[in-house]
Amino acid sequence: MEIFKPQNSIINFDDFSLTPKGDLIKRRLKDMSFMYQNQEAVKKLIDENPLIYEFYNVEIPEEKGHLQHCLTVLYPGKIGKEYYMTKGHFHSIKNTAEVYITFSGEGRILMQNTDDETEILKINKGVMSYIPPYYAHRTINVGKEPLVFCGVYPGDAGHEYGIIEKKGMAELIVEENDEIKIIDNPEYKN
Ligand code: M6P
Ligand code: ZN
Repeated sequence: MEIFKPQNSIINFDDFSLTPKGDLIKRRLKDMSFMYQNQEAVKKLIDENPLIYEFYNVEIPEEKGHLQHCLTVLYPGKIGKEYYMTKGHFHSIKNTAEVYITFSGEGRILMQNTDDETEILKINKGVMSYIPPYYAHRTINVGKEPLVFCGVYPGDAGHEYGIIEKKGMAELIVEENDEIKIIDNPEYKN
């Protein structure tokens, strides 16, 4: 392993930006339009192409022994009745975990293991969450403010998006009659 110096990243709690910015990735509706269930609602918003979330990846070698860490800002909003969410992923090395620390907003971590079993954690300011190995994870903003959290995971974990892109996730988190509901995904391909 090459020598790597200690370093700080500074979270600005006024606008939830990170300095230095590192690798800033923005995901808009067009980057994940097929992941929302209501394709009529997608069509109506696709030209506007809203920013769903952005995440600042601190630039750390993708090697065992290091710890990747990033700051994610997931904006409030809905596509049809489905709340804005992240794409979601397994780790490429499946037996690697992740810790989330939430700074602002109200959300859910939707997790699903390789046996298609679902687990959901509620998150808001001050909550530190453990995503165990073998669980795919997607974050959903169920509130009215940006949901802001930091994720920390092994340097070599990697992101595997293909399974969720193909199958979706078994459960959806939606708003029905002003309430947050968990419903079965009618299009889930298991
Ligand atoms: C969290 C972490 C990151 C992830 C980001 C965006 O901050 O889990 O590893 O990249 O959210 O989620 P996704 O990669 O699913 O788009
Ligand atoms: Zn992860």
